[in-house]
Amino acid sequence: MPSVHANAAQYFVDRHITEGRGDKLAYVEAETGRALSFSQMARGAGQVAGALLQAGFRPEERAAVLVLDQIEFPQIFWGALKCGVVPVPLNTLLATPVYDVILRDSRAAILFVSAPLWDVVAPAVADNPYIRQVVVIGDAPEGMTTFDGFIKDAPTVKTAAVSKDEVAFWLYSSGSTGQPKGVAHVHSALQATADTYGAQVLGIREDDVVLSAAKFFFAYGLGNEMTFPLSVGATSVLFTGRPTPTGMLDTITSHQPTIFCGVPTLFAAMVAQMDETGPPKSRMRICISAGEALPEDVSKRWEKHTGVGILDGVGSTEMLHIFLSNRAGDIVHGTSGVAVPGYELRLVDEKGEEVGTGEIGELLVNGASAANCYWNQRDKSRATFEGVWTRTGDKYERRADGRLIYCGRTDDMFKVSGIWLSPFEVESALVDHPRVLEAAVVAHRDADGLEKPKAYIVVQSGEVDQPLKDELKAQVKNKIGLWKYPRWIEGVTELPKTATGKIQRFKLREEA
Ligand code: 3SK
Repeated sequence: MPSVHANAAQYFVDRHITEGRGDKLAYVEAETGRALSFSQMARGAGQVAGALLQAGFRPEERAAVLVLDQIEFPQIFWGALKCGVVPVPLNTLLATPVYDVILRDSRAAILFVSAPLWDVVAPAVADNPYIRQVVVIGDAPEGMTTFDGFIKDAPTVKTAAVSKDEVAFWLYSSGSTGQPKGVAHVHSALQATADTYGAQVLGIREDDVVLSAAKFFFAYGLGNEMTFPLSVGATSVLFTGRPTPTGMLDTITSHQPTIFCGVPTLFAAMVAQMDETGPPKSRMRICISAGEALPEDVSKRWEKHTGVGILDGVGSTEMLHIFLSNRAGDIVHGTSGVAVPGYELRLVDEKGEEVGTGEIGELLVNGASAANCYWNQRDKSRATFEGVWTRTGDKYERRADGRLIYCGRTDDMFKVSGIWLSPFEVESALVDHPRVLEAAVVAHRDADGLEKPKAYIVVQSGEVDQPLKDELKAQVKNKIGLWKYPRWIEGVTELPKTATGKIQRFKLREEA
């Protein structure tokens, strides 16, 4: 039955006004000091909803949200949910051709974009047949609608009644072919992650202050700095720029978060910096990591510097947040811990049979936050969402004490700085270069034990020298995204292949 209470905006936004939290700070931007109280957020979201309806947007239409971590983001996200429009937060680091694919696939009817990101998405908007309006956050180019202008004369509308099973928002995840997949999540999934991981692993409280290096557009960031703090009326510090180690350490000093959410690459860089500078003065009580497995050494050095352990966990865009995690006071370095309360896990072999202790199997997860499907990708949806079980594509080993140890991907995908990367996508960007005949990309561990792309290339003629390597790295960055470029490039005379011509990446992985 549709009800206002099933609308996630009622629980995460409206409720704070009736509970008397209106004047409390919900968000503050670390770099600018701009802030948003709970009542300002509720008002802003109501105005966004009113403006969307007034401009003719209707429930179920998609709103692409290419917005940095700034105080307009929560107003746009919740404003869309309030009136049934489906926000689709987009990774802010992608390249024009990828935005083109996503904007067409989602058929977004409106685009909210932060001013600094407009240039990269503009060519994709120019010949897009679905977008009817663009709203720019910040200094808009001449003649374009600004966020303030968009909401200025809008009526504040009340939260719409929806069913708990209604699709609330999408997130895009990249597939093994590099083709982005729209992951559709329902209203009830948001509270499901807050009630499980947020309440029972983080133990988040009203007096917490959260700082998340992972941004809103990433499922991990959406929980960390949106739904978890809003579920209890806590405050989030937004870091709008790139989360550099210095930026994070300075923000820990200046804003004194009690919860810090990072990813392994960042923790490694912060630890290296603290080796030089010492730890910041802080009141952190809990730190969490996800995105890829946290190297044991990084985890131990962080704890030594700060006195606070990192809870390493595993989640997915499909499950919305973390479902497997270490617990405070019970961290076993080098393991991913055990199931988060509210989630059930199975490790299965190729036949779907449960594997025994000490054996490796694919991880399947069952929990209320699972996505509905991949938008318009039936085969992939059926292969991933099997009844109540969601296949993760990750291989794990169960130890005798029940903790799980990460063993790798079932396919060739891997994560870089916590974001899935498809070797196929990087290879395609490399072979676009006139001198590159073939390319194969595999994961290779850097000095901190973290996975980064390594490319093997066959060139038409000449040497794979430094100028060519630099050119190729720049090409990959420009074509598909800043973090996806191969950190190492090696020239080879041929690539290992199967009889049917498929690249045998596992052979290169062994070599790497
Ligand atoms: O990659 C992860 O571990 C993760 C965690 C929380 C939410 C989303 C993701 C992908």
